[in-house]
Parts: sequence; structure tokens; C-alpha cells
Amino acid sequence: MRLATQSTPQSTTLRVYMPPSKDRTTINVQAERAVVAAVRLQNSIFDPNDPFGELVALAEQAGATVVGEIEQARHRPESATFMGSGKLEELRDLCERLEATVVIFDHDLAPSQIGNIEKVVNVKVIDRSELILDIFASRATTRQASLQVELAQLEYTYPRLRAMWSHLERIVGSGGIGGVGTRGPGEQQLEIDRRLVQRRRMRLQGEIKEIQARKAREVSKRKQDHFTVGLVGYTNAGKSTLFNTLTEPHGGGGAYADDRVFATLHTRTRAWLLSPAVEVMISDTVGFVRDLPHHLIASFRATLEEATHADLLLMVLDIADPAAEMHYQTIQTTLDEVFKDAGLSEADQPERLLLLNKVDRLPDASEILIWQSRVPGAIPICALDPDKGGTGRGLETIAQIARTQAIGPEHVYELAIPLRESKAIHDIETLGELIDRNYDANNAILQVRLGERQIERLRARGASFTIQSQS
Ligand SMILES: Nc1nc2c(ncn2[C@@H]2O[C@H](COP(=O)(O)OP(=O)(O)O)[C@@H](O)[C@H]2O)c(=O)[nH]1
Ligand SMILES: [Mg+2]
Repeated sequence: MRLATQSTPQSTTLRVYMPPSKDRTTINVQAERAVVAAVRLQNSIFDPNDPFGELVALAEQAGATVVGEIEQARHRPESATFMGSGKLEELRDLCERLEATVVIFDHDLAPSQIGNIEKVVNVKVIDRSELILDIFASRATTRQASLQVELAQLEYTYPRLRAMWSHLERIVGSGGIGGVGTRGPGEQQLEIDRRLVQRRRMRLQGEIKEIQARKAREVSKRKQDHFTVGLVGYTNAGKSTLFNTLTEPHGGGGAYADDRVFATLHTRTRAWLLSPAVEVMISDTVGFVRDLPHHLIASFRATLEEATHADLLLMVLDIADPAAEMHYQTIQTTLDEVFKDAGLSEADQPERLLLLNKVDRLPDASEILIWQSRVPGAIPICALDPDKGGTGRGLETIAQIARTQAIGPEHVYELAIPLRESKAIHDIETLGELIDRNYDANNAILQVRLGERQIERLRARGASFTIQSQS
């Protein structure tokens, strides 16, 4: 089933007839072994130093394990099969040898091309838009995001359905199956599905408009127990790497490292320990995609909406990528637009911190200075875990900045807490740095270093105490 990948509890599963294919029953690639494939045309956009970097990162984000890659340089694609026939046979052998279960093309393919390629390689073939849609579908956390993704799936699949439909009509029309005017069951089914698709599409569009209108009227009300940090940036910039490095226990023998599916699919939000008593939540968001197909822009933006709930955004940029400058601009303007759509005034928006990642790959360090002169406060980092060969550069700095923001400006407070409030006493002593403790008849008098936001949060949680002095 092509359309209803990972339908959320709220979204209706739409059944659409697909020509029988033993391999192509779902486009979901979670836990599959994938070979990535590309045809390099003259105007193809890719990083020559890391030609499959983005596609591999996308495939892994969707939960696949990439086991092989294959590419071919051509002036123009082969119309029936996109790749040349010799190369396709090579691809088939590669899949057999590596026991791959899916081939992911770095292009958008016509339905007939997918069918033709599958016939040669004998495994499921999916194209770039399908892969991206699959990721969006699994990441849609709000009603609006899942509606947007479903709409994009309909819009992407609908024209392809039509292509198959007219193809079928031609076969029937040529008198092959039961003569002119005979309607085979498959064709009838397609026509019904086509109408269902159209009706569903209208409904989705209506519902999305409604939600947008309602949201525009709403004033932003962000309320959270935890300080949350969001990671944003292009696919392949190193977001997941940084996410893992920051949240995995060091020297822990890779307890999380082997559990990739768990790491990338189920928990995209984890605790990040900033100092012994200060813990914040950090989320790995959906990555920006280079050259995002036009029909996927709306669903990408809907998925990015989770960024509006963060208190601090870490923008991860691969500065070793030749397109870094363009990536930076796109991230900034897209975030501006998403926040505006969400009705967040500038004061309500999370602060953005620019992280210049992969500095270990830069041939020339002056690049860092150029970035820093243009974006003051940008931090050069190496996201790779120091336990796995990274340099650790910048990691301490971002933890310090996040800590300061999470707890607010620090002071030494003298607090009087009624002795019966033993929980409050305990909480304050674990949260802050205890300097001195005394007692009078009714109170514990604590001298303790705490951040302003920690004080606010303690009060919000119901702790009762009085501030006797602050310095
Ligand atoms: N050399 C180097 N490679 C990195 C660094 N950070 C990430 N990478 C590599 O970049 C690739 C993409 O990283 P990933 O975290 O999956 O990117 P994401 O798509 O933003 O989540 C992986 O092969 C990482 O090992 C870094 O600081 N230095
Ligand atoms: Mg990632």
C-alpha cells in the first residue's frame, strides 16, 4: 500500500488499488537493508566529496540500513528505466550479493520506471519523494502535520495513479482483455479509488484551512515543565550525531549505539544532562532536504512546527559542505516563516544558536573566523563522540550556554524554608549548590547558589519558601 504509510491514529487509512507486485506492498523502509542508487546528470546537485551523504542520512532517518551504493554518469536518463540496462544488471547483482531488500533512488521516478526497474532488480524500488514522505509521515506530531503529509502523499500518488490508469485503458482499448468497452475489475476498482482520492483530498484541504485559521486567531501559549532544546539543520549536517553524543553516557560501552532503530525512531527526545543537577530535554527534528521537491514543502514545514515548542534552537550546519552558506540562509528564512505562521512574536521565539559542525573536516581554519565575523556567537564544534574519534571541540561550550539559558542568571540566595516542607528542602539542596545550612525554630535557612528560573520553577511546583537575601 503506497498511500497510507504509518497512518497516525487520527488519520484515516485510504485504500488505493495498486497493480499486484510482490515486493511493493509498502514504501516503509524501516529495518530494511537498502542499496542507494543515483544517476548523475550534468546539472545534478550533490557534494562531490560525499555524493551519497544526504541520501544515506535520509535512508537512515527512515530506519533503513544502507548496505551499498551505485551510481552512473549519463547525459540524460534512460526513459524506460532511468538507469542504463547494463548498470541495472550490476545493481541486481549487488542487491543479491548484499541481501538488500530495497533500492532507493536519489531521484523522482515515474510509476512505469519504478515497475520496469523492479522487474530487473527483483526487489522493491522507491524514489526520493517517497522516502522523504515516509520520514515526514513518521515524524508528524500534530494533527495539521499529519494532514499535510497525507495530502502530499495523495498529491504525489494521484497523478501516478492516473498514469497507470490510462496505461490500463490502452491495454483494454486495444482489445487485449475482453474487447472494447469491457471494464475489467481492476479498472473499475481504479475508478472508484480515483474518486475516493479526490474526495479525501478536498476534505483534507478543507480541514487544513480550518486549522490554519484557528491557529492564526490563537495567541501563542507555550507552557512547559522542562526546558527543551531543538536541533535543526539540513539532513547530513550531523544533528543525530550531536544528539547521540550529548545524550549518551560516556564510556558506557555503547549501550545505545547498537540500538539504532530505538535511537532514531522511537526516542527523538531525550534527557541532556548539563551539570550534575541540571537536565533539559533535547529533540532531534526532521532535517531540511536539499532541493526539496515542490510538492513536499508544505508537509516539511508542518513537520518543522515542533521547533516552535523549543526554548532554544541549535542550528547545526556542516561548514565543510560547499552549500553551507545557502543552507544557513534557508534555515533562517524558513524558521522565520514557520514562527510567523505559528503566531509567535519575536520575543516569544526560541533563541537560535549557530553551530559550525565538522570543523575537523575543514582544510582551512580561517573559514571559521569568516563565519564568526558574520554570525557573532557561532560556535565551532565537532559532533562526533570523543569516544568514537571526535575531537570534542565546542561540546562543553554549548552545554554551558544551554545551562545558563535553562536555569537563568545565578545568584547566591538565602532561603528560609519551613521545616515541615522536607520535600522542598530536599529539592533545593539537590538542584542548587549548597553553601551553608542553618536552622531557626521553624525553618531551615539555606545559603544556596541557584538560577532565577530554578527559583521560579520551584515555586511553580508548589515549594514554599521565602527569599531572605540574594547576592
Ligand atoms: N568528520 C565529521 N563527521 C561528522 C561530524 N558530525 C557528523 N558527521 C558525519 O556526518 C554524517 C551525517 O551525520 P548525521 O548525524 O546522520 O546527520 P543528520 O542527518 O543531520 O542527523 C555521518 O556520517 C556522521 O558520522 C563531525 O563533527 N565530523
Ligand atoms: Mg538525523
